[in-house]
Amino acid sequence: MRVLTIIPTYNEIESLPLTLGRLRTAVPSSDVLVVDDGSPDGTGDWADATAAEDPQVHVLHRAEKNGLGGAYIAGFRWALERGYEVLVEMDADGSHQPEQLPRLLEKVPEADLVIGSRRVPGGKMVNWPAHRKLISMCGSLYPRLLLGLNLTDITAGYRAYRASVLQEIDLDAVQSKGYGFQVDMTFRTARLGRRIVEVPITFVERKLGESKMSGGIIGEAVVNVTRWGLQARAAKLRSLLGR
Ligand SMILES: Nc1nc2c(ncn2[C@@H]2O[C@H](COP(=O)(O)OP(=O)(O)OP(=O)(O)O)[C@@H](O)[C@H]2O)c(=O)[nH]1
Ligand SMILES: [Mg+2]
Repeated sequence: MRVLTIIPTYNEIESLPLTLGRLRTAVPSSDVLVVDDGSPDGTGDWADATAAEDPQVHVLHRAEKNGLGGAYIAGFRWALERGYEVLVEMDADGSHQPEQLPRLLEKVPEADLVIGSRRVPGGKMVNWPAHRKLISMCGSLYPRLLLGLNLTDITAGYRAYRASVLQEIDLDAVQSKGYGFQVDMTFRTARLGRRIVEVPITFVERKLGESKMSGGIIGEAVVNVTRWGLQARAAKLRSLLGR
């Protein structure tokens, strides 16, 4: 299996060196693509210097900060053009532990999308304040109910996709930028009838650098999930009435 781990970054100069080092040790067979959105703190330059020394590390530069979703889409296209078979999503901030990546990769033979879940038995959240846990719980429950997805951690960002799923999805149509992106992609994968499996992970809250979570990102997710849920129900109703 040719595996590429995609790490989107914006101002992660403190975290990326640690995360990338751990990843190269934990899963040396995986190539890495850092997708940096012109970080003013020099993350992109550090990644370039690292890539110059390590042929398995690559860097994609985007001119300006344009959201996690767009960064992943750019990374997916880069990977599909180069024939990678498995595409992994991993945050730079240490929340997704590289040492647990083998757990995700082990499930790829039996799944099209493997989600590292905080909420299946054995999954954990470390150092998360209560208000973040609450936001995250609602963030998972709401799309689960509205979109009818039988999954515990729909917003989770530690994932492994089979390339064939991403080839089948119209990546141009995916507009969501923040958390909504993960929900959007999960919903699209499920509608294709692809197999989605969750494996337990220990999610560790970032210790270094700054969070990019914002009210705007949550708002976008809530509005979009509501729209998708209503559209799906309307389509179902139309097909029932049409019969
Ligand atoms: N390229 C790119 N990367 C981004 C952007 N926004 C966030 N990221 C990266 O996406 C990953 C997740 O972002 P975080 O800031 O950790 O967001 P989060 O995990 O939802 O929030 P915290 O739990 O507070 O850390 C990190 O590696 C960020 O550097 C963006 O606009 N462009
Ligand atoms: Mg984070």
